[in-house]
Amino acid sequence: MTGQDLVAVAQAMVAPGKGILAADESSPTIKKRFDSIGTESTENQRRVYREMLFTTAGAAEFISGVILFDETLRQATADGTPFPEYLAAQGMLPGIKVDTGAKPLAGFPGEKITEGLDGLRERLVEYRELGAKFAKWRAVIVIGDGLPTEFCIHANAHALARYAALCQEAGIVPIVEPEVLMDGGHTIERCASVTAATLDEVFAALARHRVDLTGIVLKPNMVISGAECSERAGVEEVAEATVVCLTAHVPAAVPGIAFLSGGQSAEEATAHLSAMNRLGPHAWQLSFSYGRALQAPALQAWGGDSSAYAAGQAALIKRARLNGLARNGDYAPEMEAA
Ligand code: 5MM
Repeated sequence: MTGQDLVAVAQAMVAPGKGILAADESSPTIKKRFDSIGTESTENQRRVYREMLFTTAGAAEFISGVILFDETLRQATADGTPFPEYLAAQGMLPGIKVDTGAKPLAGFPGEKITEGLDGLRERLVEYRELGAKFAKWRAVIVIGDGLPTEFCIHANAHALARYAALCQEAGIVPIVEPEVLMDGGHTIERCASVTAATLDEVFAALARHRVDLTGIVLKPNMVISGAECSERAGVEEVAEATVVCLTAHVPAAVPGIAFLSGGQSAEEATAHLSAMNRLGPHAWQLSFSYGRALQAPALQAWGGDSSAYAAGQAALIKRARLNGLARNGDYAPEMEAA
């Protein structure tokens, strides 16, 4: 892939009216999700669930790409079509999670460092052959008493930049995901300052590692109150604070910002995205790369029951369509009832 191809893929990932479906739950995470609906997490049941999501009629109108886990990239639909091939034929770009998880950062109690750089160059070559057009790496920053430390932000930014450089070398667009967690009782102002410091460090590292910003997609948290904060900011405040923070700390060369939902409810995540797009136009596309906020209603509706397959797909397309509307600022909460 040339530099131009990387740019074209990055732009397609954040195409107007569309966003990314994050379906890259690792085995422990998908087990947790399946436990919540009383379903056993077998390899086939995971395949069935992912097939339900990916074969939802009309999904490609709102979903530009899907992030897969290693196992899923190698699985196929019931009729034997490999998932990456199936998605590409529908017009959805296949992507792959390449980090191996956030692990405790030695010497820094309560903080994490994302692993997965060893052997990454070779894995990327294989993932490309399997059809992956983009990749994802998630760094986790915790807000707490005296946290995050500067060192933790620095170490995670460095790893993100090394990953992004290797992806571009392999002709794969990196999704750069520094997630400031919503866990805790912190205020929206605290989230804003930690997010700003994190983004500054990430973009400094990307520059040092000669990453071409026109060929990445940024996947950040929104600037939002902690989940346990006593006075949580409302939709408009979150939208404004997030846009102000990103405008000051994300270079305009980045083609798109695709938010994670991070534990927000499906409705909140859509409302926030819509409110941000109403504040536009912005220098970059403002899109979504939701995991839980796209999947949770579909997972519940399906419940692991083959007779509820259509209900699961209906729940997914509803969220995809509403987030598609939010891409233009056209979502309204009343649409939830329709
Ligand atoms: C789909 O969830 C991903 C889970 O990864 P792990 O199993 O390795 O923890 C996650 O990385 C996801 O892609 C993003 O965080 C966005 O998901 P949310 O649910 O926050 O939108």
